Amino acid sequence: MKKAIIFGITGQDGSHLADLLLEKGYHVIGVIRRTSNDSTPRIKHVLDNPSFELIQGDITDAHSVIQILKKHASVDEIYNLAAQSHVAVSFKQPALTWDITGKGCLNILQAMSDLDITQARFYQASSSEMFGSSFDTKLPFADNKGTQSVEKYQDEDTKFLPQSPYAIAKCAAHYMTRLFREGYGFHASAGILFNHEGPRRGENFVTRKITKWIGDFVKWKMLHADEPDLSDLTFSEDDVHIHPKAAGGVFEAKFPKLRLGNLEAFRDWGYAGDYVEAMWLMLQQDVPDDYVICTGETHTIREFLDVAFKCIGINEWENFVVVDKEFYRPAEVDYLRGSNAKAKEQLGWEPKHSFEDLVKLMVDHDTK
Ligand code: NDP
Ligand code: GDR
Repeated sequence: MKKAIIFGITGQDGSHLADLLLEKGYHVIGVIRRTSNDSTPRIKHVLDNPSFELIQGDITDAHSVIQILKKHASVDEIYNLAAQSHVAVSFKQPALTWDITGKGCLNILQAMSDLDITQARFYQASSSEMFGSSFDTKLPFADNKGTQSVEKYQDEDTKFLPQSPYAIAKCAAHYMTRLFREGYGFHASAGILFNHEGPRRGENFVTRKITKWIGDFVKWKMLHADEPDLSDLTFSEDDVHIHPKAAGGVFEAKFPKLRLGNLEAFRDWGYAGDYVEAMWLMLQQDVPDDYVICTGETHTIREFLDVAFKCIGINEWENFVVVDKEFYRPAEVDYLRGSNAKAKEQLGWEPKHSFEDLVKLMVDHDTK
């Protein structure tokens, strides 16, 4: 039975990867840090699986990483998914982000080296944020409206121009992974993953923030209104109101509007369940390497809002959303659209969910 260690087991990707590896017959060891609240909701369904175990540790504590690897020295695959992964938070807590997202990766690689765990294959969760403001261009192409434009994209050869403490820490970890591969002969690969989402996504990332708000709004509306349609709604600056008459004339129900930052950024959004398969495939290759994992499509936050609100029958969402400078970042990544040609050709990987499928999946989950 193959053995895998997952750092970051309680996160979105950790939970999907655990599902995948257990399905494939692995023994999975998840590293969990001490928290005052339960951090296991995403992995509740695997906690009783006899092939799954949790071990306590913190990636910033080199001693604890060494103890974990010593105990499981015969491990076959190590996945480093642990991170302070929120870009906006990284501007407010840059040193913490550096310690977890940057140095944490070194703690694992150095422990593998010191303990001579050279048989294990290593995966580093690199990020499209490393590209920052950088992109390459191809010759003009015609979009679906027939407009000729230059095609902008990022692939494995695009240079990195990181725009946040998070992205800078990820670049350091990325280069460290490469150094251990090229310098010390480790089977160490980095997946440069573009944004991937789903019902298990943290609630303060923009996609889930939107679908969670929609879910809460739908539930509030059903609780307070006699009318099934939206004709009984009125709007003030910060709230959506149900007209007192429609709410039985007794009280005025109100619900805070959805507050967002920059709606103009482009992101290449895929489904997290598809992306963890690419991580696993990278470690099954004879030769370690770095791969861009993405859909190849890009959409703005506005377009995400269009599709998400349409799922609940709202075509004009502007009245429901407030643009709040509080959610703007000191530096923004304006445009991300990956090319997955290498992953397709060498890993045989491609995404199974379209953008519209993804949005619907998330809205359906949150409105249930
Ligand atoms: P999440 O934020 O959902 O999960 C991060 C995980 O890291 C959590 O399990 C968290 O534990 C753990 N963690 C944080 N700090 C420590 C620490 N000091 N020691 C040990 N574990 C720690 O991220 P995702 O699942 O979305 O992403 C997984 C990885 O992929 C991350 O490295 C992220 O930066 C990267 N990535 C993600 C992309 C995406 O679109 N999702 C795209 C590209 C890269 P806890 O529950 O206790 O907080
Ligand atoms: P990102 O994801 O920064 O790309 O990093 P996020 O969903 O946080 O932001 C995407 C875009 O939406 C804009 N935005 C908002 N973002 C948040 N979080 N909250 C808001 O209210 C809001 N309004 C607008 C942002 O400015 C940005 O342009 C994610 C993380 O998972 C990283 O760990 C990962 O490496 C990258 O994706 C690839």
